[in-house]
Amino acid sequence: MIDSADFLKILPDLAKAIPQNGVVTVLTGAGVSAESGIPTFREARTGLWEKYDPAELATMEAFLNNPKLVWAWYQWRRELVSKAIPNPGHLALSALEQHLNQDTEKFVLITQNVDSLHHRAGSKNIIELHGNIMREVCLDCYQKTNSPTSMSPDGEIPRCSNCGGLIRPDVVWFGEQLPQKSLDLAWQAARNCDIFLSVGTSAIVQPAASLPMIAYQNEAIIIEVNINQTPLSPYVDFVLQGFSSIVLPKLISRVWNIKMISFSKNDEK
Ligand code: BJW
Ligand code: ZN
Repeated sequence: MIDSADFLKILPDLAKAIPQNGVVTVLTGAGVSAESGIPTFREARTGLWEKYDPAELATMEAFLNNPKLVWAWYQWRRELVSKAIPNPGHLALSALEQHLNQDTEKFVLITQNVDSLHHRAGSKNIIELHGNIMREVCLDCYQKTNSPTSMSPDGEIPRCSNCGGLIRPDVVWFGEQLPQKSLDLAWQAARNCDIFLSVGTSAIVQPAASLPMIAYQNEAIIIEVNINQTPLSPYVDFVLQGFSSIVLPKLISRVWNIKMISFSKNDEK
């Protein structure tokens, strides 16, 4: 892995290539929240969950086969989410939005994450592609609620107050359509940007993984921030390999000349 000192070497070239007042679209994935203590989907698994492939729990089939298991997974993740705080990567993106969206809208943040950490970091112009872990929806009447319930102590699945149907988290599972409005806005943002930033995503889950390619076809400058190579890496103009909590504050302060509070000792390097 190229460490933070190495990505710093390409920042001057990157800064020259980027139009300061260009329109920016960002796509984030689980990696941006990893340093807030929220596990990603496709990396080393921990604790109770080392036995399960998270991708196999995120399906309607899994829910119908074993709703208690799926609910227990979501309750565990909700607990992590409620304890987590936004990290310097989230905060840097929020600072960039504040800088770019003063008069006109020049910044859009598309996230695959369901954890609200971008909201809590102060970002406003957010498109949530895969829903939100704290919302719930009834399997039968589709009534949505914002107040998270949980299983009873003896493992009863929460039921809908309207029709008695099974309640599930209001997130998008494999094989399900993404919310159409979010999808349209995300497509529009990918088509219309000058700079596209892909951060902390494995870039394999569709349709989100197509967004950088849309931007690429429209000749945007593509930047990837990730600790690993991804299938997107060969197509991007700049690969910044490193932790998003370190790379994003450096990138954003250098390119857009935004004063960032010093978040960690690493920032002083
Ligand atoms: C760091 C870091 C640090 C770590 N700093 N970096 C074959 C071809 C094409 C498509 C398909 C196909 N077979 C099936 C499909 C469709 C399927 C799909 O794409 N499958 C792929 C696995 C191939 N897609 C769907 O089903 C979607 N719907 C759909 O296509 O509908 C169309 C349709 C429907 C019905 C009929 C007909 C058509 C829906 C996808 C929903 C995904 N849902 C989940 C769960 C959400 C709820 C929840 O959170 O519980 O979304 S799965 C999971 O994956 C979650 C994530 O949002 C999503 C993406 O993951 P992400 O964010 O990229 O995380 P990771 O873990 O994969 O990667 C983390 C990255 O961070 C890594 O690269 C690390 O290196 C990096 N990293 N720490 C920087 N500190
Ligand atoms: Zn209902």
